[in-house]
Amino acid sequence: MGQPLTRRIILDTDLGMGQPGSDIDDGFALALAVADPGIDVDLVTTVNGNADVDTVTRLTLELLQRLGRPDVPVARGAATPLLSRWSRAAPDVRRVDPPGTDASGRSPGHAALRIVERVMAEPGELTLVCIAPLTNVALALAIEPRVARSVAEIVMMGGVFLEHTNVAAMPGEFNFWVDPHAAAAVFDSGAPIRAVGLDVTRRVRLTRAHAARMAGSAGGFGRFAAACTDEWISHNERMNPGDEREQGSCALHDPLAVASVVHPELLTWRPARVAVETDGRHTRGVAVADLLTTSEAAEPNCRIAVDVNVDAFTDLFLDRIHGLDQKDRP
Ligand SMILES: [Ca+2]
Repeated sequence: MGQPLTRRIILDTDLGMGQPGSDIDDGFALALAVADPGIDVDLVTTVNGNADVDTVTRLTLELLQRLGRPDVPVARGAATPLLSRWSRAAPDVRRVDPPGTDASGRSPGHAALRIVERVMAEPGELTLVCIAPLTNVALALAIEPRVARSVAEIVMMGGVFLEHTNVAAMPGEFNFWVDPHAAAAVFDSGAPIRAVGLDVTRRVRLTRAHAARMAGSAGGFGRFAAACTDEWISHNERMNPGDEREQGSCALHDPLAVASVVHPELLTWRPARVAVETDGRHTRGVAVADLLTTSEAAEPNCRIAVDVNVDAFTDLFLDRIHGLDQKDRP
């Protein structure tokens, strides 16, 4: 089945790029979505995750400005997970902001409602690209369950399927761990889903050498991105002294999910039936992926990535990011 030439997407993000010590991969994911000629970003929705939702919204607006795309609408989303109290804004979690506003006042409507409106207005046309805790998407599905059948596809970064986090404090991958109930609801929705898990995304790495190359580019985004990358690698080295993978490079989790929207051939996919543990004493957010190998197997509810062509992705990513600055040149 051929893919359309351009995929129109709603990007749901917990972007932290630009805030010291915050994860950079949502920022690179947004940059890649803007840079890839096969992707058209219709709407960006924000959610609590890497930072509190107001910070995420502000940084998203700033980054779109930096990328030369201030025209892309941004809708502020959920400030907390569905049921748990975990939030980056824990002390102020009960503070209520008027819905649909942010620091700049440019945010049109609440994220979940905007997702419902946009998807239902053009059934089969929009792809939801989810690179954050799935709270907004679960809320949209609760408000209008037909979103599950009207969305072209949900492509997500989330879960860890063939391995384990091996971290007792966060047994599920971050996005599932923050809002396991939302993740479970999305997998139960019947929507067509492709999931790129941590076991695959942590294989694609951005090194200090890559950052140095970006810093040498002519435009402003490369230098900004290189500085953020250096800072994030140093942060990870300090925070994960026992993890060899985190020394000298950082993973491009979210950009890989964005790339897979229009370049599915970069990954190997396998049908699976995924369930997410919501209440486990030791297993909050853990994804159980049944690979459907037994005669009693249930129907698949998604496809999961099981392998990635690391070199092909890295080349594509660096080429697209470099292209952003070329576009900026007079
Ligand atoms: Ca993210």
